[in-house]
Amino acid sequence: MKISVLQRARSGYVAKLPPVLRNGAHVRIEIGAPTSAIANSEKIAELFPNNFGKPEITFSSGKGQADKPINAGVILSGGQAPGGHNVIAGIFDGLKSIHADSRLFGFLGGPSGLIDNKYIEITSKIVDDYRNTGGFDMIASGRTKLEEKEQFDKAKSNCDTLGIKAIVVVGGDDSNTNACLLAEYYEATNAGIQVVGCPKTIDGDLKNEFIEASFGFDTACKVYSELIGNIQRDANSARKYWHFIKLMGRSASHITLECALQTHPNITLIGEEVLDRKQTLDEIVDEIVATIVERSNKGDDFGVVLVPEGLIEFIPEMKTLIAKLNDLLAKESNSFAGLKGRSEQLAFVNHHLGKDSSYVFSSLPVNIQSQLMLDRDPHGNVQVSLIDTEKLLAEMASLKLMELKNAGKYEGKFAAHSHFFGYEGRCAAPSNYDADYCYSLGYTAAAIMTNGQTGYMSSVRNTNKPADQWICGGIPITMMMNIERRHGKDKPVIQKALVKLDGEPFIELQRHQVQWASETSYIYPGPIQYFGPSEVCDQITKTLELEKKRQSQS
Ligand code: FBP
Repeated sequence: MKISVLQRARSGYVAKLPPVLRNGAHVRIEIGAPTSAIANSEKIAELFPNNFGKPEITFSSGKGQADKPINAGVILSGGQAPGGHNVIAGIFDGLKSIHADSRLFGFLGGPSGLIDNKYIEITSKIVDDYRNTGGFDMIASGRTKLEEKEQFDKAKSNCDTLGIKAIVVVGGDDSNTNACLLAEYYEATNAGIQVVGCPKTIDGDLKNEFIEASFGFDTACKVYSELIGNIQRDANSARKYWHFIKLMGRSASHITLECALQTHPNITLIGEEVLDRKQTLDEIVDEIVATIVERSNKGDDFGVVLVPEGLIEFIPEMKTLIAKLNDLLAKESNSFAGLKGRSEQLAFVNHHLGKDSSYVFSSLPVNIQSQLMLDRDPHGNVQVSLIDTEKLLAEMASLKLMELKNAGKYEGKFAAHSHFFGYEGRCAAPSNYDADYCYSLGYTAAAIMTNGQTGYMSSVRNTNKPADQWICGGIPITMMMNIERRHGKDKPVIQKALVKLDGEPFIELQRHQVQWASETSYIYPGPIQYFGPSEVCDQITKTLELEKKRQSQS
């Protein structure tokens, strides 16, 4: 296989481990206090009688090699995130440290591989080829939902054939929720298969007191911040363009917030703030226009606007519209599929939406209307990455500026470019942070397995400090759950972590927003560095730094 010079050099990087794992994954566990759920504990207890209330576990000194080898399986679920291969490397090395005859099987293409018995055995040659690389291409990922009894039974019979006693599900909140359903089912049926989760998503919205980051967030934000910095420098050099940059993050705006803290753009929209202020689309555009005019009056007809991918669903009128569209497209899927062409579809939707939402829908440009009607993902979510919010905002701002110009209230020039950064960052070679964190998450998962535990998420904490001070263990997945309404039904789900408006990262943004809007205070972070001084290579995200600062003060 031909690889780049950097990849070859980087493959030799030795990911850091916390001291407790340095002699192998066959550790002793320390049992903490029983846990509850984040909310609706009675209901969660009823739905997960075997898992609810389990204690948090941490590790202490090693026990040497175990008597028996373990066969385990791993699946990658959902969108790619930098560091996935290092999670697999961590599981592999952890299992081999437990017993040289342990085996790891990688199910191909996500949860569907486990159901359809498509797998490879992961060997040391394969692991070595993929250490410290980005992407999920070693075994690939998928978005099949693993939640039906028939799927669990098929998975069990496939695992039995391979002698698999434990499965690691590497995924986001929905995938880890399903991992917990699987753990519960296997416990209830004495299947003899443990299930362990690993927190993955560039979106950064699977985090809480015990899971301080989802892996991939660090690297993805650094890649986007490099690109934003480059665009800012271009904007500041050419001084003639406004750049509207949409950043991935299907729901929460953590990526946008982190990138803003790294680069200091002129305008940063945060979905959670928009919801809190109950802003309409029109009001958001009015505020953008006010900044454009203010800068133009100083001769600065350029700037940068960051737009979170999930913004559209935070605008109250749009949120209602999307919820109605989701219901309508789910209920009337057959009739909708039979319609011919866009105009029939638009007429159908307009007819069924009800007065208010129909008004909002028809006031949108036709391309946005069409994007809102596209297929949902397997979890029933609208695919926000396909909606051109950045173009919509730029177009609406342009129209308003034209009106102001006609009214003699604006004399500047407005030319806009739009960008969408998402896929560019999801498979980047992991930063030191993600390379180390992921390897430790995988190794921790092996340690949870060797102790016979199930229904836990791998947890590595204190990651703002050097790895010598990291704490690792397992957190019961039920502890992160609450009941939410999904597709008209109450369901137990891991609570998504949205941007906290009273959290230090958002407060830090607020402190500077007025200044960054009118002045040009850009920061140009440059590319991720894999070699060089620790202060450059081992930087953590501003989000983690600020969240930890707040915790240490309280
Ligand atoms: P996960 O939460 O599954 O990791 O995916 C996150 C994400 O990258 C979002 O930011 C984005 O909206 C979505 O995946 C895109 O999905 P797809 O890869 O199916 O286009």
